[in-house]
Amino acid sequence: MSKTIMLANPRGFCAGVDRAIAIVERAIELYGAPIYVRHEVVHNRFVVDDLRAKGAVFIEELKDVPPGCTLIYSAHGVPLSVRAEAEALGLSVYDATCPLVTKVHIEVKRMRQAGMEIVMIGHAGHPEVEGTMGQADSGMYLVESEADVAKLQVSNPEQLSYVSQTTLSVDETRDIIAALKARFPAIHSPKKDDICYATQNRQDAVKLLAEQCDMVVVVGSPNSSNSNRLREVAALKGVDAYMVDNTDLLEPEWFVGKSRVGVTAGASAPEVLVQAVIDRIKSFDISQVTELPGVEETTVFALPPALRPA
Ligand code: 10D
Ligand code: SF4
Repeated sequence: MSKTIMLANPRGFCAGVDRAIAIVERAIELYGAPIYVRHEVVHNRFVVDDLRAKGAVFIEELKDVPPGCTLIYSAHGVPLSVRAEAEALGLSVYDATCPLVTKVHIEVKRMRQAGMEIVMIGHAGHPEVEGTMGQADSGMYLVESEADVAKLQVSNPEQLSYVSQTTLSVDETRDIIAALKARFPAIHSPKKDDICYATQNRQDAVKLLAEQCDMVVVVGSPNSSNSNRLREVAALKGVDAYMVDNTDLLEPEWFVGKSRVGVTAGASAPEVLVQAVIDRIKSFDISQVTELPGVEETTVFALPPALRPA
């Protein structure tokens, strides 16, 4: 039987990642190295190594940015406290927070001003969650699961709303929202959850892919939330699912007896890495490559005005 690699569509870079990387590259071009970046600008080792080689310096604490230097916030966003600290230090800042994350920040501020408490659905310790929770100094609760909803105690169930991390599992989030509505019937429901178009599209595409394959490889780094979700979604379809962020991690025995190998990539994984993964899989005696049809993505986010090419 002929063996085939099947590619999910869409996969890889989203508009927020494209913009964040372009912000770092343009800042280096305009101001020269080093340019400081708070946290990995996106969660992909290849991208981070490439930007580091071009002159980006990745730091976690603002105390590690020398006075007068330029600082960029990662695509995942920052709490208000970090903005205040950067201002106090007099740093010149560019914000690579994805506009779809910023939209959630604005929503949090609006709801708090309206006197509502907010449940955030997300993963503890993730920088996007720290950034979104950090838009308010009180009145926010984090839940990661339906079990957390069952334990949740709020001050006033009549004045409650929710937001979510943008890269969650669409299906798990639907269940958590249902649990919130069952436990707090008066909870204010936003029109739509905050899972972004790219997360939704890549999860839809990997479901379609997994249904037609007997294994799936997700290109993504271990700290990438949306990439991990793609691997989980594929595994829930009952196929072997692996996540790799370099070709050395591909184990030949994974491919033994597999005739349809699915490949997709998280929103922070570059296509050049996907192509390297495909080339390595081909060396395991799988030569044919086909791409599944999928929705066309047209979202583009503009760069901050000062960084736009003349
Ligand atoms: O971990 P993650 O999925 O949130 O981030 P990653 O950098 O892998 O992908 C881009 C997604 C962002 C910035 C969150 F919206
Ligand atoms: Fe923005 Fe979605 Fe990409 Fe995150 S995954 S950077 S929210 S478009």
